[in-house]
Amino acid sequence: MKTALVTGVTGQDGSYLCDLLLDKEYSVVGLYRRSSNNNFERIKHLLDHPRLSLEEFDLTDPNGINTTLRKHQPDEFYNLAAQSHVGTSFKQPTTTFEIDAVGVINLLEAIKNYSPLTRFYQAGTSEMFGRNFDTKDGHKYQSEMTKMLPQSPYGVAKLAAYHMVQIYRSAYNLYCCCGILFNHESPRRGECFVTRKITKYIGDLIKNKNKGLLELGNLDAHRDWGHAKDYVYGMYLMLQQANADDYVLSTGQTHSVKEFLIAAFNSVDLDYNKYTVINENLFRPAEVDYLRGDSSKAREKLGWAPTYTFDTLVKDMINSDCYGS
Ligand code: NAP
Ligand code: F7E
Repeated sequence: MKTALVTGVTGQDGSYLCDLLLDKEYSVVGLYRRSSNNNFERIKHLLDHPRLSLEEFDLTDPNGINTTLRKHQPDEFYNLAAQSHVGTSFKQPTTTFEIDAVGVINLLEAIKNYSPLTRFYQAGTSEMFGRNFDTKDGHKYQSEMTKMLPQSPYGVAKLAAYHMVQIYRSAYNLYCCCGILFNHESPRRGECFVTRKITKYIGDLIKNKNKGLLELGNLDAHRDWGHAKDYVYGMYLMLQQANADDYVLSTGQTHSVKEFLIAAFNSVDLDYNKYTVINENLFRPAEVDYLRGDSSKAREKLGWAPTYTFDTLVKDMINSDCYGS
């Protein structure tokens, strides 16, 4: 039986990845950081699973990381933990860098020293591209070949981690991969991210738990939104190959925040204009305007493809927040 360690097990992707690995008969150790009210809401359906155990862990603690790697020497290690909110990274740049960049060095060192056969997945992001894009047939896109020019402390920290993964792969011959994942959402998405903020608001509205108006920032930014279930499958595939490499996962479609807002409100026959107000305080000091990923490499080499479209993603999130299904 294969063993996998998963950081960020209390988060969106960690919970879906646990579902997937347990289905594939792995023994999974979910790594979570202690807090005053440990919230296992996203994995509550797995807490009694005989092949899932949970252990305390913090990416900023190298001693604890060394102990964990020496103890388990897992077949696979998925690093999904991060300070993952771009807006917060402007307010907490140092913490973000400690967790998202230095934390990854801590992990790579521990794998090199205590478990060099472990296959390692690092959660990279389309935020590493920042405002940059390439153009093909008049369309803007980002691929593995696009130059990365991040626009946030989060993007910079993730780019540092991405380069470290490449260095440990070439210098020490470790099997380590970086996924370059475009936005992916789901009913388990954190409520501070714009898609879930919108669908949660609509759910509360339908249930008559009125909270006043929905305050949003920049509605013009474009994102390539997929479903988290599809993306964790891509992470898994990256660790099953003959050689380690880095891959973009994306749908290839892009929509503005406003288009998501309209689609979500339309799906319950409501007019977003009546419920939404722009709050300038929610604009970021620097913005990533346009993301649309070219995932041809993952499609060809991994046989990966998204199964959800923009419309089925919106439907899944609305159904969950409005009707609990
Ligand atoms: P998420 O829901 O915000 O989950 C992040 C997880 O990291 C949480 O479980 C959190 O624990 C944990 N964490 C934070 N700081 C930690 C620390 N110092 N030590 C240990 N654990 C820590 O994020 P997600 O959407 O699942 O994303 C998973 C990964 O993919 C992240 O690295 C994110 O940056 C990256 N990513 C996400 C997307 C996307 O669209 N979702 C796209 C590209 C890349 P608490 O529960 O204690 O907060
Ligand atoms: O913002 C705009 C905001 O916070 C999307 C993370 O998973 O994906 C995510 O980062 C857009 C931005 O996601 C609000 O300005 C408007 O243009 O949902 P978001 P993100 O910043 O794209 C990447 C790939 C990651 O790696 C990250 O970890 O929506 N926006 N009004 C708003 N955003 C938020 N959060 N809240 C608003 O009220």
